[in-house]
Amino acid sequence: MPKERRRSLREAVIHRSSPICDGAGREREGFFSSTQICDDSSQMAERSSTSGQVGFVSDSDLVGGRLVPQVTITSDGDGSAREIEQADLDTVNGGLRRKLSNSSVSSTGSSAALEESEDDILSDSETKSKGIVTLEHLGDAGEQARPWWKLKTVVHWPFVASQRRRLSWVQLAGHKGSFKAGEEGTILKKYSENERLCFEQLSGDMLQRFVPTYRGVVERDGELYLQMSDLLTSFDGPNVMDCKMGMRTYLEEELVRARENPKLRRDLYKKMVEVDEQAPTAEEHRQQAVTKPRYMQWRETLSSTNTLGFRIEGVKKADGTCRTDFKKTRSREDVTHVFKDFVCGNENIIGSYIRRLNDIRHTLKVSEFFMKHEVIGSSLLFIHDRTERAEVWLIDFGKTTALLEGQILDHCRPWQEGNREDGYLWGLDNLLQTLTSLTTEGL
Ligand code: I3P
Repeated sequence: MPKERRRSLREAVIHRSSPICDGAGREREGFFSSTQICDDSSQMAERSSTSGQVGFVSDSDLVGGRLVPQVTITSDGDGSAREIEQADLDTVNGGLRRKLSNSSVSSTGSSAALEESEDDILSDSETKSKGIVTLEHLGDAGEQARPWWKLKTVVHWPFVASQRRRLSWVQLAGHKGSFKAGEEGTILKKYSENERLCFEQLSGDMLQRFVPTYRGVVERDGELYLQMSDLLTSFDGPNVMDCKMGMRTYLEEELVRARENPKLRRDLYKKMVEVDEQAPTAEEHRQQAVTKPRYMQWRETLSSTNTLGFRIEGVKKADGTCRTDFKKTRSREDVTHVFKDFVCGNENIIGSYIRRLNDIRHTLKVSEFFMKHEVIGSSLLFIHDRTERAEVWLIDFGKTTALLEGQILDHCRPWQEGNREDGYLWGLDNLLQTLTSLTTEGL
């Protein structure tokens, strides 16, 4: 089976349906979206293989705040969409079980296997690149659509009739090739069981109004996607920033897996030396490879993840400039400078962002979903335009994982392996302080 095909069948994520709220706190429907990529894990696999859940939902499926499981039928511009049925998911889960079973057989022993990727489906270096990419647009809706689209942290350039079926996008974070344009006002993100579950659980949660509207699972060209509303559609030339939240960017179970079955990755070694030739140890230089946790932890210390509990992943401005070179943006001063440039010194926009972040913070404090999940790799997406409209959205739940029954997190305590704390709220407080300092110290 082709690699990309296998990948989509294995991905596991979470998502929910939600009404959308504009910057002033008013709820609206269907104008926004977000996305996130998932790293499959044994726990996710376990869940997906045992839950047998099918229930794809859309906004209309919410009755009295409860989810009503149903099959989603999509209308596809090229007529290739079809119903997603139980059998489809059985195939997905069956495939997942087989794959994991195979890998566990070969995972014993202490010597590290050398791989291009820790996960042969999710991670070749080509699919991880960020920057300007070109995607096929599968439907015709985009041809009548507004000049701006967004895919997760992906934004596209205006296009002309002669380029109808090819759109240029700027991807600020996440895995390349995971997004497609959906029907007007929506985007498609590669299916992930984990993210789907998250969206579903978020649907009845206080946080729902800060998360893109989830519109169910669709199939395109034999692959499953999560369909969600496009967050950028109603902006007039949006400026977009992606901030990855938390003091940690890998799941505890990823650490355990790496310990039990250490795999060396050449692609991550290459990414490491590109930034700092001195970063790898002598042994890593000799192997020309590093493990994923080693790479992720190095990235966290290099950026502001460890020191501030968030890091800037990418910025796309309305003037067409795009930056994803923030790996070494670490100090509060560095981060402040990026924000200042992002808003072009506009105090009104900063004020709106601060109000929105405070609203999010208060809601996180009372959210049951938040309390009961380890939130890893999730981002806050900042969007504003020249009308000074400014919004912040929670996106990317591919690595947001439910805790064990009875366990809760406060998201502020320091992490120690086993407590699953993610530092999300600590990071949010630091982010708020950073933005507030911009208003008090002057833009
Ligand atoms: C990537 C980044 C991603 C991670 C990916 C890394 O590094 O940390 O979050 O994906 O791992 O390569 P960088 O930002 O430096 O490009 P996950 O969050 O999904 O684990 P991967 O290569 O295994 O996909």
